[in-house]
Amino acid sequence: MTTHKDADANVVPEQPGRRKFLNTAAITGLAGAGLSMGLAGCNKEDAAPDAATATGAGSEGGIDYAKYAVHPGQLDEYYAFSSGGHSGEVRIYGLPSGRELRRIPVFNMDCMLGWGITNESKAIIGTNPDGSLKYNTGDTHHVHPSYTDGTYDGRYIFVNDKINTRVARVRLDTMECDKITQLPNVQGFHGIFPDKRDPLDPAINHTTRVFCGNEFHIPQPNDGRDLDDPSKYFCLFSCVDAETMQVRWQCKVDGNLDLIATSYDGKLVCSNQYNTERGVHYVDMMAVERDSCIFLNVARIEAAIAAGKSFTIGDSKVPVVDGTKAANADPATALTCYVPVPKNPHGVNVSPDGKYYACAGKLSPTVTLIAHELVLKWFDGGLAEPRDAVVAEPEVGLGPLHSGFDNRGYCYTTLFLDSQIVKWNLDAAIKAYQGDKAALDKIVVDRIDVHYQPGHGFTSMGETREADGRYFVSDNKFSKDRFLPVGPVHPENSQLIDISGDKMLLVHDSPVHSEPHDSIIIRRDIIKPRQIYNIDEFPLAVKSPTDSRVERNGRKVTVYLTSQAPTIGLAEFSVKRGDEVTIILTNLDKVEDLTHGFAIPNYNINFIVSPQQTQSVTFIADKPGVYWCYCSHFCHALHLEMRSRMLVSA
Ligand code: K7E
Ligand code: CUA
Ligand code: CA
Repeated sequence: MTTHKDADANVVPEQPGRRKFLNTAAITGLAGAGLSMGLAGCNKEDAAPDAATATGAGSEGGIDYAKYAVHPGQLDEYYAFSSGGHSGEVRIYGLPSGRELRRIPVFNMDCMLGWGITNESKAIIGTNPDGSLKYNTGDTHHVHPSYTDGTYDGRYIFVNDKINTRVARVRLDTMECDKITQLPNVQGFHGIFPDKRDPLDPAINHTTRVFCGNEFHIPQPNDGRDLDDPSKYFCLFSCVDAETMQVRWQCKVDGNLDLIATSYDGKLVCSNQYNTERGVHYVDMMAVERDSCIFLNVARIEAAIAAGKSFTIGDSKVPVVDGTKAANADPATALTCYVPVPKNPHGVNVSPDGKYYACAGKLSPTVTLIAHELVLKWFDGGLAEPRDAVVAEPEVGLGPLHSGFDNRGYCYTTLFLDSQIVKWNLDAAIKAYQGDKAALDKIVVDRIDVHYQPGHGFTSMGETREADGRYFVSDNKFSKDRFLPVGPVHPENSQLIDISGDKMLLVHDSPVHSEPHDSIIIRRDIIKPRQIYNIDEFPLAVKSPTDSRVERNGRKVTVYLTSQAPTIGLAEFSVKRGDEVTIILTNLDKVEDLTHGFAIPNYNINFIVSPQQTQSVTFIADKPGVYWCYCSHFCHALHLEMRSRMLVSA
C-alpha cells in the first residue's frame, strides 16, 4: 500500500521502484546515490540559499533569525545533553544558541578535570592491579536522564559505552560521572533507556531500572568456544538497577538488540532488531524482508527470576532468563513478544501520550507504528499475532532513522538518504492503514532539507509527557560545505528547526565535534546544578591551610595540601626517590567559579579542584630534582605565582 503523497512543493516526487524495500544491491548503490545527492551541495551554485544566513543574524527567506538569537549575557531556554560518540564523553550545550557549555568526561581521559588521572576518577573508571586504567576509550551513543512521573527529574543521566560494554551514570547536580558498570557477556552495547516507573509498584513513579541493548551476537561465554559457529552465538538484553548500578538480570533473545525504548507505565521495554537473521556479514543481515521490534514484559521476567527460572553464563552471577521465540510461544506465559517490522529497522521512539512506538524502517521507506495497548493485549492472549499490534506503516521517505514527537500529534522523522526531516501526522497514518483513502493525503504535511545525512533527530522535551513542540534538532553526520573548511575531518552539523508552526523552519547551524549520535532537550528549570561543592562530602578533605603537612609511612608518603588563591598550603615539600606519593588537595576558596589546578612537570599529573572540592593523585617519585607544582587553572592576579616546590632527593 502506498500511504505517501506529495503534500507541497517541498516534497521529493514519488519515485516508483526507488522508494521500495532496498535489497542488497540497492542499498550499496543507493547509499552512493544518496550521498552524491548531498554532495551536490558542495558546489556553490547548489548551496542552499539559507547557507549564508546560518549565523543567525538578520532576516532572510521570511525567517526572523533575530527571534532565535541569544544575546551576550542572556541564558538559553533549554539544556541539550548529547553523547560524544568515540570521544567517550557527554556534552552539554544550550538551545536555541547551540553554544557548547561543558564536556563531561565519562569513559575518556580529561586533562583539565584530571578525569582518569585522579584517584577518585580512576576508582570509578576501574583500574588494573598496577593502578593503570583498565580502559581509556569509550563510544557513547545515547544519553537518557532519570524520570519521575513521566518527565525528567534532574537527578541522573545514563549513557552507554559501545566499545567496552559499560553503562555510566552522571549526577546532574555536579555533572560528574559517579558510577560505571560493565555488562557481562555482551558485545556492542548500543541502545540504553531508563524505565519511567516501576511496573511492580505503581507508587514508585520514578526510574528504577536502566535497560541495555546488545548489538553483536557472540559465543556464550565468549572464551574461545564456538569461535566460527555463529549458530551458537546469541545476544543478551540487560537490566541494570538505577540506584546500585548492579546488573539485575539478563534475557537471552533471538536476533540482536539495537536501540531501546520504554513505556510510560513501566510495563514494557522494546528494542528494534535488524539482525534477526543472525548474519555475520552485512549481506546476511539483510536477507529477510521483515525483522522485529521485540517487547519484553518486565514484570513477568522479574517474576520468573524470583521463581528461580533462570540460569547463569560462565563466571557471571547475573540471572539470565530465556526470551527466545521457541521458549515464549504461549502469550499467557511469554516473557517476550516479537513484532515483525520491515527490513533492518533503526530507531524506536515512544509518543509522549504513551500510546505508540515508532520504529523507523532504515532499509524500508516506512515508519512502523505499534500500539502499546495492543502489545499488552497480546501478552493477555487477546491478540492473534504480534504483527496485529501494528496500527500504521506510512511511507515517509528514504532511510528513516529516528523520530521525535511534538504535543500536537505529529512525528518528525530523520531521512538519512533523502537528507530531510519529514513531518507526518499519526492519526492520518492510522486512518490510512485502516483503509481510509482520504487520510492518505494528510499523512505527510511538511518536509525540510537538512545538511546533510541526518542520524538522530529529537524534539524539545519530546521523550517525556511534557513534549512542548517548539524545537527539533537534527544531528547530521555530514556538514560538507556548511562551515569553513578545517581539513579532511569535517565537523558534524547540528541543525535547529523551529517546529512550532505549520512549516518547519531551519533557524540555526552548529558545528559539533564528531561524533555525537543522540541528544535530548531539557527545559532549563528542570536542571538544578550546584554552583559549589560541599566540603563535607569529601572524606579526605584538608579543611584548613594549617592542616597542610607531609606524613610518611615507610615508602608511602601522603602530602596534605590546600589551595586558596594565591597560595598552596605548603610552599615546598620533600620526598625521596622511589616513594609512593599521594597528594590530597582541597580547594578552600568559597567564591563561585574560583577553580585551582595542580600540575607537576614531567610527572604527567594535572587536575583541578573547584571551590570546596578535594581530589587526590598517587604516583611514584621516580625522578630526583626540583619540581614546581603549579596552578594550571587561571584563578587570580597571582595565578602564575601560585606554586609549590616538590623536592625529590636522590
Ligand atoms: Cu543512536 Cu547513530 Cu548509535 Cu542511530 S545510532 S544515527
Ligand atoms: Cu590557583 Cu591558578
Ligand atoms: Ca535484517
